[in-house]
Amino acid sequence: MTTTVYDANATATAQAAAHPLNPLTAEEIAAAARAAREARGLGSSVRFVAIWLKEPPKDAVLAYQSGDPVPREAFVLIRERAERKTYEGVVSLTEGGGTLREWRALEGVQPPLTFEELMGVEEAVRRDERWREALRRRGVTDFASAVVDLWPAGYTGPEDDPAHRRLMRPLTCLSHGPDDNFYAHPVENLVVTVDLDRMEVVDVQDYGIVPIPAREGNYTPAAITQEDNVPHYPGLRADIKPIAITQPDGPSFSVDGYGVSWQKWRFRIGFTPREGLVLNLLEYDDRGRRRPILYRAALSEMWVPYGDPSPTQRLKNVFDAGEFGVGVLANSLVLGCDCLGEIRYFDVALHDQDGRPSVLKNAVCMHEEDAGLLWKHTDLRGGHVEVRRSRRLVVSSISTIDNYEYGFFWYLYQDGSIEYEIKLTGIITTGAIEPGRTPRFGTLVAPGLYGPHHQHLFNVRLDMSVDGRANAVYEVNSEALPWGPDNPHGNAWEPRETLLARESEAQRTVNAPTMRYWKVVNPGSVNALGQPAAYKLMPGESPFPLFQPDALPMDRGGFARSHLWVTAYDPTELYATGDYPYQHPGGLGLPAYVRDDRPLENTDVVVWHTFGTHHVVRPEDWPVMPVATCGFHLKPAGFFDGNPAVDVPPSDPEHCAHA
Ligand SMILES: [Cu+2]
Repeated sequence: MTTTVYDANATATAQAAAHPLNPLTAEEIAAAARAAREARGLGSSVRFVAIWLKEPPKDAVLAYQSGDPVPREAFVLIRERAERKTYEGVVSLTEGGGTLREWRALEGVQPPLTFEELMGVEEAVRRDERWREALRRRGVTDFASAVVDLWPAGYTGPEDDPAHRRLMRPLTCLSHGPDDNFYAHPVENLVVTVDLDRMEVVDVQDYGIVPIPAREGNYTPAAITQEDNVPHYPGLRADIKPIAITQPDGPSFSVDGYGVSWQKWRFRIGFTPREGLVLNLLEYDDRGRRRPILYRAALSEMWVPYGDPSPTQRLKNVFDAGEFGVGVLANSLVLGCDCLGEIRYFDVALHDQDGRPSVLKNAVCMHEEDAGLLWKHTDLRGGHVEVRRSRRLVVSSISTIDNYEYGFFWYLYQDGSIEYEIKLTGIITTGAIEPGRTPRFGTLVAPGLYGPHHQHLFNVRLDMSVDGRANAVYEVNSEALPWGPDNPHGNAWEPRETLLARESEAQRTVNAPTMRYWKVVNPGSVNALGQPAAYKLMPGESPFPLFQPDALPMDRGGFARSHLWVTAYDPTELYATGDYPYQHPGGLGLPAYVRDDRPLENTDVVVWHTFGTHHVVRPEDWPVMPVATCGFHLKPAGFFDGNPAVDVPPSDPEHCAHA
């Protein structure tokens, strides 16, 4: 194997090639925390929830030339536990090694959870006598074997008002040993409420005893051979021969700091604790002309609501990006396991609740993959064959959010296509049911153990810039014509384009009967055929949330009512659920952003796409879930003069092409 780990150190430090969109370095994070602490006299009851790059204005970024001075600012978010208050501020990092520029108290909101809070909750619950008593009622006296399963409080009513207490509602499982899959042993009907500022349990509700499922649900090579494991197998399969990915001349990309160049693609990698992986300034070199496509693309939210009304399961209703942070929970990736081949890793700097920086090694993985067939034709008469293999560039990051793993993958292709794919794996959350009974709102995966049905609803924010900032979005529905002079044979259909002229018109859902898709157009840029440059957004699996329209969580997840939203660009509008969704009753984010019904034609537009996985649990999802995928494609549609991949050389010139 010729796998290589490149100098992984170089990127999370000040050595990275300067650029206004580089993620904050460890040094910058430390300087931001220090400046805020000193300027505000912050004491020991302060928790640094977030420190990340405050991006410069778009005009400044677009005007930036290599070598220009780079203004750097940090956004700082803290929780003052003693005051029960949340503050946000901005630190200039270029002034005097860190100067606090802005500071304000936020009313009626809660910041996302910190890693330390998650760890603290487990301790607090373990100490609580009411919780212990509930376990004793179930015959459990070894409290160290109980695992606190971390769930945000959500918003269940006025008692959860974010202006008052800061809450979590963890559940409980039992662990049979150090590496046991404790989701096999959920303690049903036990709901704990924790005050995070005081780090104490404020309420324990026991809705009745259900036997704790005892069968093991492990998936290590040793565990799957055990008789009491569900499922169990005689051993690992033994008929797999090695496969080696070799690139003897190295990869076809080049990297400068966080900037990447691969064949005709240019872009910059970004990363935030909330969104995780970000793509910046994506452009395509079209015969010497550098053509922008995306200014910024990132996951803006993900919502996982469960469809089971039982006291424990209905609380599983989580906004993983806004409530936890997808970037904070990113994995350090392992060569040969997560990614295969010639890999380039990128490190990112994160921080703890005291504002101390830490570097997450290998947070982002980049490599090339063979992507099957690119194009082919055999001339049946002469026998002449032309065939090309497709290569794609993969940029990815994987986050562990409690039980689930989410892999976030951007793919760039040689034909100008962009694909975003989310890979879902890890362990389903579970519920316990009386042995012999069949769950109505989930699927049995082991005796007395079921996986409740749920959905994963993602929203990606695509700040489009198709050949520049003046864009417009059209909906395209393919419609069959009625019988008549225009359709004398009954076969005629046409794609009909409708301009989404205002934000009120740009809240749309998928529609299978018309093969609906959306097109981001630059009317001022035309190809050789006189057609306006465009990229089309082709939706994949796009579930509809199945809440009653006036159910409480529907206001919190209002973004999921539409699969497509278009908004006029506003740099402060970044998240489908708004800045602070934690414990919030809802109405923030996209539904609020569109309130002014701004016009969208020939302007700087942002496209927001909701998609996801409708997860009716299968027994095959247990004990560890095979990867499920969802995502979407962005494909050029009139952006080029023809197939932009006709110039890809044959992989074997002798057999795959004629000179
Ligand atoms: Cu799922």
